[in-house]
Amino acid sequence: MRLLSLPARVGPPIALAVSAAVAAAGVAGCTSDATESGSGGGTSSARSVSVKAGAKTCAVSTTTLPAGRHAFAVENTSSQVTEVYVYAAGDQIIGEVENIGPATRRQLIVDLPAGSYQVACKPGMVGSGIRTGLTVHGQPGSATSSAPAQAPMVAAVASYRRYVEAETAALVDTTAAFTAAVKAGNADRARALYPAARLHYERIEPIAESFGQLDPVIDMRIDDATDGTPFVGFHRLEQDLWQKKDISSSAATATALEANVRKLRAAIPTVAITPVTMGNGAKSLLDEVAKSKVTGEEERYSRIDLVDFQANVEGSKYAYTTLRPILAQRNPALVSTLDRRFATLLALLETHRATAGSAGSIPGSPFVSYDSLTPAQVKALAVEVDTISEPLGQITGTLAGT
Ligand SMILES: [Cu+2]
Repeated sequence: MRLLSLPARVGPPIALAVSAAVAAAGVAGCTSDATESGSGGGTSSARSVSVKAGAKTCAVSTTTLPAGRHAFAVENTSSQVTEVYVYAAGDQIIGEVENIGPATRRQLIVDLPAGSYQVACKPGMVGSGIRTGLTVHGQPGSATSSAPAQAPMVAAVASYRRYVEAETAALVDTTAAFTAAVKAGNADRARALYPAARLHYERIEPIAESFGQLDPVIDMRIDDATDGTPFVGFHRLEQDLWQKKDISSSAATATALEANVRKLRAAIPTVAITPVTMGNGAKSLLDEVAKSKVTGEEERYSRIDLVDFQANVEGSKYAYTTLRPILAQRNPALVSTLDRRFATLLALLETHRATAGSAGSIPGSPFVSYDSLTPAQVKALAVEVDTISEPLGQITGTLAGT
């Protein structure tokens, strides 16, 4: 799951939260057409808002803004590493920048339809943050109504949405097969079917922030469980299958997981997707891969981390590829850098393919076990992912014309 979903976890019980998330997605859907068609905005540059993220303050240069695209120029004035979020009602994440070192500046570009928002600064990158309210005025639901509709942007979003819909449909099918094996008590079969289902979720993870509470209930880690938030979803079943080696009481978790991926598929057509969310999502997901996933934390029981890793890279690359024709016109050097970096990274992953039955292979996974990688091999992967992060971070700025 996206670590970015953390604040949403402090909330009502899961069942309630899930239906609220789906309802919120429906509301967002009313605005998505206007947002998509308008977010071309090639001729209108983003308007800049300054955010000074201090140790005890979160100073935003204005608290009212017109609807549209805005660039937040973030400066960390504290002595700790910080992060800054823009939240809509209910702590729905609109955008974020993480890992901002002391005395450094970063930019965050977001499309803001009319409504109430909060800017949160999180010194030390913990807690719910220091909040400053923000009111955005304008036509309800029109993020960039003044910008001309741009056919290439609309085509990019439509193409990416089709990809997400196809991946979500495959997620439903592969999860149904996996959970059926769990419920039938067939652990060997369930273990072999697990990697295929994981692949499809991890491919759509660039936009998982938009899934609300469905993201944690599908993909949470045990570290995220609390007294009020039980450990559920894929990784709970992974633990039952590989660590506890006991699925005699896993049926309810399996049933709930299957229901939640079906809810996700039903919600996708109304999830708001824009070129900005695609660009930001691809970049922040690969940041997360470099920072935490490469340590093997996500698939700690099954050790199929390389399946997730490749799927995250493929999903981010797909988002980039749909935007590539627009980027190629505006910044050819960026496109050739990204093409080269993605090719290098995927080629490096290919070197870790497993032959079925050989040492380090895992049934159902095309890759070797994470445990069979040497520290040098893990480092090489981390370096490649890290190298791609900087050019990926230029996508939204290039699209916004800043
Ligand atoms: Cu994940």
